[in-house]
Amino acid sequence: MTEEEAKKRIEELRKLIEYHNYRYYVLDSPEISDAEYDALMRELMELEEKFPQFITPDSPTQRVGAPPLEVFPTYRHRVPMLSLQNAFSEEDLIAFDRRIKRFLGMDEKEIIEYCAELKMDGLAVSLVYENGILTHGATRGDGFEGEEVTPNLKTIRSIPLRINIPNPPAFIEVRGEVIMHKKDFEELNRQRAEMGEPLFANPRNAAAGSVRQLDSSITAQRKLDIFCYGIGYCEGYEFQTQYQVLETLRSWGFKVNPHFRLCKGIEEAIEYCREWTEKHHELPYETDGTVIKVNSIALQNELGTLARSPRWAIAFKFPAEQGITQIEDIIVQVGRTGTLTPVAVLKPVEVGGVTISRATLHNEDEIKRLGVKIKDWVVVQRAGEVIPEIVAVVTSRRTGEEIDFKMPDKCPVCGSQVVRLPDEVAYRCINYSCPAQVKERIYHFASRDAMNIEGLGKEWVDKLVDSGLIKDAADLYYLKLWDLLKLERMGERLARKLLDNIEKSKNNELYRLIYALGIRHVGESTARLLAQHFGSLERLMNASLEEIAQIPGIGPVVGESIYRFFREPHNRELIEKLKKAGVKMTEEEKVGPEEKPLAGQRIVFTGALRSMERSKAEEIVAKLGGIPSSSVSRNTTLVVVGENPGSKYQRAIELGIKTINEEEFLEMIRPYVEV
Ligand code: I6G
Repeated sequence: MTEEEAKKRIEELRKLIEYHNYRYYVLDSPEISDAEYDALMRELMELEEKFPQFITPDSPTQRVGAPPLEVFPTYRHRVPMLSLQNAFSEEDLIAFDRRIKRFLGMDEKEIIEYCAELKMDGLAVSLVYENGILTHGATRGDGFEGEEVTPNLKTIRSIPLRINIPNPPAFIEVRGEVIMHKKDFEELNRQRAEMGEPLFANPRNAAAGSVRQLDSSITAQRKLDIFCYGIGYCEGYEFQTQYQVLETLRSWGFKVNPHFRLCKGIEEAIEYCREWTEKHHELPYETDGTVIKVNSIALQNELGTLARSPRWAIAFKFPAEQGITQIEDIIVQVGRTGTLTPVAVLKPVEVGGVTISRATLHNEDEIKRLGVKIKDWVVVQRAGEVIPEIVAVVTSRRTGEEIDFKMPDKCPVCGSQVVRLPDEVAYRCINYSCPAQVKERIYHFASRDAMNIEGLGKEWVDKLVDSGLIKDAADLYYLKLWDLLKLERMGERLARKLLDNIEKSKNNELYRLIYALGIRHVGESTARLLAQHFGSLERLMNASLEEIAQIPGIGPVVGESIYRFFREPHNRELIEKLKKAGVKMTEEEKVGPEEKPLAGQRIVFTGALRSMERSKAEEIVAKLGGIPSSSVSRNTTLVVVGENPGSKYQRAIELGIKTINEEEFLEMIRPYVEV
């Protein structure tokens, strides 16, 4: 490939990747499979490696891999990021409408148009685009100066690295709220509890803590999202209304919350607040209210600002959903790494339509902070929908019967000593063979995102460990039919099926095995990076700390954790045992990209395939070095035609591109994959 050709292809790939990022992360409506996306990204990375002179800051490869910072530089906002006045009732909203009319010299009966929006509970940020390129990203800070966190914000895929329109404004500050979805927050806290790390109190703190990381590789591992809602300083574009700001931002590729509404008069805005007070719990992210803004920007300018907040906007706060109940007991659960988590057993209570009977108390520090005792009456709050938490003790209801809780000094499961490591908030059972830890490690190993052993749920793992048939995950591969038949309620058919599924998992992709090992800080995406980089477990195990930590997307903390994991004798023994059982420990594609059978081929599928799902066929193409594509262009090299082909077939004929049928496709791939 010549320099010229490489440059052209790199530009083409960037556009394609950002377009698919936009489909996936902004519109939530992907057009291509993960395998196709990975293939595009891989091609771009390979080309940029060969032609580093073409790397630019807005390349999708630059979303990860910035070196860690010592401190955050200060960033001065051109237009300050103000705060909002608050309204706690409908009367407050009516008073707001009256104040505005009085200030503008309008009659009470006149109607003001408002734009009503949801107020996301996250971290406010400002994104600066110069001639369409994202050049700075900063937190709100004190409203005038924030912290520059550009490398961290670039890791958020729903933030465009460039405004993809012909004449972008010369300079624009786009304001938005970085959030963490409830389910991602819960998963993050679950992992942190497991690792004995302090938990985030709510998704807002998790989002803020993730954006304010000096090492952007940590931010990259957190699932963050953004909703943009406003403009600060802007040169080269005029807006007439807030509604138009939102529509324009959306058309420029920014993620805008879809639930905004134009309201004619304050009554309609109040109706909007009523509706969302009722149903905001159904949203997959947390909101703490709504924001009502005068829609006309000319009127906004006339109204101006009070000391620190605009006169033309107000935040209506949702009332918190809380309930009061009594703690019947505090029990202690033991996690995969031995972390002891206290959990309050509650008298069931209904909060916001959901019955709550347990609440996590996180750790001993949290119990001390709350001053909570067994039998105490407490205020419980639904945070993040699923994990309820205790926010306060109702001390006025104490009778003297309350019992102090003390973290046990022995593990409640195996009776071993528990310790609190100097830099951790959690107590841990340090017995690696503790049945609770053994079970948790095996649950994780077999889980869907890890080795995906279908049918091996928690209850079977419990029975297998309790009956002494297995002591670690590798033992699963040595189980015999007669072993399984010893278990209560296990029939022959089920046992055969389970053994079959265990056997199948031996041939999983390498990243699954790496993830299944349960290395601290190694989630599925880091496992994929490691599998791609090292190609075999052997190479990963023997890699130096420097080699691991310099992989783009893996910072020093994660690198250290991976390196340390493979220095533990019990981990090496487990891997040896898995290897002996025949678990595959290499990535199939050990060959270089140009040696793969479908290297250089750009393949499009049209019509239904009989032998497999289209996504599977695309996965195979990518595995064999080809690029599965969703549309036919002059660059397409081959079109596979299934039953009832669509317009892509017609287009292939018009462009004179080679077509083959399903049988011919199967013949082509059979030497390399089992079909
Ligand atoms: O903090 C905020 C959240 C949401 C805002 C805001 C908003 O609009 C949906 N709008 C303004 C004008 C300000 N803060 C200052």
